[in-house]
Amino acid sequence: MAGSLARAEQAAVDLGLSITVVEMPESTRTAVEAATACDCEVGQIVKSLVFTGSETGDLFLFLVCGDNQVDIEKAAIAAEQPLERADPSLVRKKTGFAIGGVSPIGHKQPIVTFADEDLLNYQEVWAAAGTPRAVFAVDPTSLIKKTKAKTTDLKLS
Ligand code: 5CA
Repeated sequence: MAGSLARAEQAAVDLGLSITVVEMPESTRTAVEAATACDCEVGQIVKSLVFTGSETGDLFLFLVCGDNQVDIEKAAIAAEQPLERADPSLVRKKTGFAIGGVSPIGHKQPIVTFADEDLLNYQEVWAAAGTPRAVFAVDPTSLIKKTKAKTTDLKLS
């Protein structure tokens, strides 16, 4: 797991993204746990969710506010193809991160990324840094810019 954290940190350096990684004593595996550990709103936690094209196997990353659920129809419109949730073994293989610690940056291969527009409601958000206890704080505008994420409405209403 230490390698995963180092990969996320190195990616931030490579991208010129200013982040502060914090290793928490407690789990940050879920958005609610991470919000408790970070003493922030659940909406300020960035969920990094991997989907695959149902017909193509293409990989997509969705960066979503911790208090929003992804509307898979909206996600499919953004990706321009039908999607399904990637299974945990595929997520690990393709990103190098295990579920619960998937970082928005530092994947083993580039991933087309979309961002929930609601992330921009906050000045600071927290995302996983490669392990289920490591997080980093970042300005959402910078995160979206550096991940080349397309910002859109992804929320299930
Ligand atoms: N470290 C936290 C906060 S940054 C984190 O990684 N949250 S997360 O939301 O990005 O990752 C947990 C998410 O993984 C859950 O919201 C859930 O959607 C997804 N997940 C959990 N179990 C599975 C599973 N078996 N298959 C696919 N996705 C899963």
